[in-house]
Amino acid sequence: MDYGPAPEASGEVRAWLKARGTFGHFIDGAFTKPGKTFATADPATGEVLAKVAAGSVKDVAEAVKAARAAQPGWGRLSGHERAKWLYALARHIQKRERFLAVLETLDNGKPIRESRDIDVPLAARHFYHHAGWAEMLAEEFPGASPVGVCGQIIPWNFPLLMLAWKIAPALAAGNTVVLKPAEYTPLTALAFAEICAEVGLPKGVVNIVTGDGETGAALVAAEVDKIAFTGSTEVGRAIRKATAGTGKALTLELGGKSPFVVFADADLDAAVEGVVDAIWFNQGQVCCAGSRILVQEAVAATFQNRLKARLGKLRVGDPLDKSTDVGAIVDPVQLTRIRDLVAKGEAQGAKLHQAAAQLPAKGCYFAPGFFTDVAPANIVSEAEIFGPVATLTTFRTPDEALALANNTRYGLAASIWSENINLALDVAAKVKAGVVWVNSTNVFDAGAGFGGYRESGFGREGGREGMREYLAEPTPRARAEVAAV
Ligand code: TXE
Repeated sequence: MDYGPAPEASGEVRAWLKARGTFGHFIDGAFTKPGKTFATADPATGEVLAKVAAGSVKDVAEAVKAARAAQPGWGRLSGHERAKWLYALARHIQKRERFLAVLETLDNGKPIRESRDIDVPLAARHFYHHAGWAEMLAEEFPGASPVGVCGQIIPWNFPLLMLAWKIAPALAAGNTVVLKPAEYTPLTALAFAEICAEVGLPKGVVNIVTGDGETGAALVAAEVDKIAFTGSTEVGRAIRKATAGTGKALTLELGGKSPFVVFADADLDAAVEGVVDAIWFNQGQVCCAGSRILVQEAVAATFQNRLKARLGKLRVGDPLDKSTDVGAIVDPVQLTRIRDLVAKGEAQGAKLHQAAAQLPAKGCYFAPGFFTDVAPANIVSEAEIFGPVATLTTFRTPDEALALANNTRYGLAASIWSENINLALDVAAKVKAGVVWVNSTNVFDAGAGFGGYRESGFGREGGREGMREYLAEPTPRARAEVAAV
């Protein structure tokens, strides 16, 4: 493992931030002059990193206009031509991977090991993968056409990666985009805008408008053909209402309370490591976090002891330190939300097991942990904490495990741990979740569709299913006519 002090790209990032100071929007291939601005800060220290423009209705309209003007030309390019642009974007992300990893960690608070080894490489991989889809588009989706101009709204938990999940398939299919990053974490999206300019991407194909929920709502109301949203269930609900009856296509990727089921015959050490990835990765700010641990009664005591021992070894602290496991919560507002929910959970009788880690004196830190003795009516058995705290409950039989796993209004992901593959696959098939992992968790692949059921939203991102969301597919009759020509 690679431990050590802050990565060398830190100085470069700080110089970049200093040189830019205040960012405008990226519209029609250039940065606008910023009008009203807001600050984005490092949650580990509270230090203001930069000021960014707060997008108005007019800014959004200008970005949509640029995307609209660029779309026919971009859509008419051959798949091969678009693939070349996507490859170029992927290569440039790789070229600046150290820079982007440090910038992401500063703006979001996630450990540098994660932004360096997960967020940034997976973002590049997403562009590479979708270059392949662009190349094969006519072959794989004969007669399909782009949807048009896509408004894309993303959250703050994986800023660059969520940008890649949204922009890569949209561009591969021939759409143009207006993307709004989350207000807590706009910086890697702005660095990506610079990359678009650097590679010479045709202007107007990618537009980035920064701002908060008001800017997001303006984008939803604008003249776009599709909205793709990842964020909270509440905002997803509002967007669904706002787009109803407008003819705008919509995909929503929302919250979750995903089950993490450990059977008595599981490799318990592997399952304990699984929990580390499921709920303490990215400070638990993961839509598909395995936040409900269900353990078979026969091994519950052993499992809980091992989990507590592992919890005690987590290193919580400076996100830029390469040995940190758990970094800072993204923003004081989110920290307060986590604190309140956890306090309510305790007040309602659940027992909190928390790492006795020495937290840094300042910054948005929350010691990771898990709850036991969680009554079904306890708020934390249902609410998405969106922080580094899971619940742990027990079950006796596979049927009971399944009933508990499905007892949620969400349906995003599930993780099943057992050495009996028949049992694992049987349960996996019956869990109501868009993604099910067996003996693993939080594994993301650009080629596999990701998305949920019920209040976790609808639509898929990644692979063939994800491409379909960005294409207006012809009717079978139109397809037959194309085939006959
Ligand atoms: O999310 P919001 P917040 C959950 C998680 C978290 C809670 C609140 O439980 O604690 O949501 O987080 C934009 N129209 N998730 O408040 O507000 C906003 O600017 C259009 C789960 O930060 O949903 C940002 O870009 N857009 C989730 C994006 O929506 C609007 C990840 C997400 O912010 C808008 C994030 C509006 N009316 C939070 N209001 C996941 N599924 O991964 C806000 N936005």
